[in-house]
Amino acid sequence: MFGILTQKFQSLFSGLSGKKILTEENVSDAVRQVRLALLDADVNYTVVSGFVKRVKEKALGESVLKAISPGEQFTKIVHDELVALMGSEESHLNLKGNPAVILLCGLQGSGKTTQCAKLATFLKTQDKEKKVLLAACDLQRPAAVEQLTRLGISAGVTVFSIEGEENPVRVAEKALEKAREENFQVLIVDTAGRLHLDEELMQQLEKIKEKVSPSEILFVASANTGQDAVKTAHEFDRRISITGTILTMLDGSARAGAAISIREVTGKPLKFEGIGEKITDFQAFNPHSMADRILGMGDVINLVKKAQEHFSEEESKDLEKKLRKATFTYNDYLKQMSILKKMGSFKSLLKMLPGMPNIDEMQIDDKELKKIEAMILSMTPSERDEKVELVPSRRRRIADGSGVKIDDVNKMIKSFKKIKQFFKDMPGLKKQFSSGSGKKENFLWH
Ligand SMILES: Nc1nc2c(ncn2[C@@H]2O[C@H](COP(=O)(O)OP(=O)(O)OP(=O)(O)O)[C@@H](O)[C@H]2O)c(=O)[nH]1
Ligand SMILES: [Mg+2]
Repeated sequence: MFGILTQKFQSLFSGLSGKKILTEENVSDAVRQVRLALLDADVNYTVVSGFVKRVKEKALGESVLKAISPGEQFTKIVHDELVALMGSEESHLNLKGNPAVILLCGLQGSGKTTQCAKLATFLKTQDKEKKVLLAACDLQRPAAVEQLTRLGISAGVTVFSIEGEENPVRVAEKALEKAREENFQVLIVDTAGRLHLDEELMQQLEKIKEKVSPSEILFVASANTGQDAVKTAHEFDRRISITGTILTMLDGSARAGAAISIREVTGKPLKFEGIGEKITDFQAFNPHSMADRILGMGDVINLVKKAQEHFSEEESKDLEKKLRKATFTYNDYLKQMSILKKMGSFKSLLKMLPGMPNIDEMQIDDKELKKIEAMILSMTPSERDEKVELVPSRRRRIADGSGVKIDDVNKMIKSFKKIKQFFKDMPGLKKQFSSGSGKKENFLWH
């Protein structure tokens, strides 16, 4: 996600980890590298200056210079400062009102319409099955109403529009009436975008705001637009007082510095992030998780959230025990796989784990899952429990039984062993994490 920035931080930290002590000189050098990396990732200049100053002050503090592992300490300082910069804690939606009204605004193509549907899905599935109405108030772009209607259908959410109406303020007003009459709990208003900031757009938004009194005015910012997003956010905030930001296109941007600057510049929290084109590629913005990802430490926080939706507490504990003791067998692999499949793409989940940069080498993609399942199902009970060795003749039989090539069986066994080894080594990773935000409890280790 943060490609270059993550790489730079990782090489900086691994350079420092070789140092026995931190001196003023190598702190200065490390801080200079942090500064360059952030500027290169398009983080706002003023934000970088403040950030670097704070990191330097802390890194030159007594305790760090005397620390047993100064490299780790420095990493922790940068991590903590990133978390603070992005708001420290997850910020929740204000859903006051009957219905609560959420207005989405932003420049053209920033992802407003898509996020309307994503947010509706999020509220429906994650927030006590909220009853949501979407209002199609972008009458600028001819196909905008149709786009929202289509998205509404796939999200299973009602979309309100008025055919032939040219005034978006009126659509918003009528949508609010409908929401009240039909007991919708949340009304999400999609608005028009413009290529650049313009007066007409701002006035239109001001009028809509006046009519529907939103409890949330969320600025939708595409990470691809870099510094411009920061400037625009500032201007939208000045005119209509935004209450927060939704960052989008984080999946596609390698620089994404806006993510780091926007909260500091507007003083308004980052509330959600869009991480792909699918309606479910959307999650609450968590500063700890974002700092982890920026520094290449995986995304344990969101992995745990996902896991908690699908694993019972007992299952998590059981799995943890097996993984720790390495008694994880093909049977468990099969069982977890079916749960993991429900959680989303297997590969994307593995990418969320720390220390898994070479995930592609493992050759597990979602299409392969079915094959793997078939292979494990072709094993005898003692093979699945690893009580017998999978000698070539057994591998051949498994291949024949599941209709795959012997190569596939070999690959599967190799992947299984890698995963098992990976989890066995987990306590080592725990150490890496304990230098992080301190919020690292999860279903795999505590
Ligand atoms: N990769 C990726 N694509 C996204 C994301 N969010 C939206 N998109 C895509 O970006 C494009 C523009 O999104 P829209 O939702 O139409 O943007 P908009 O702000 O409503 O655009 P206008 O109405 O023209 O101002 C669409 O093709 C979306 O599928 C995201 O988080 N990641
Ligand atoms: Mg739109």
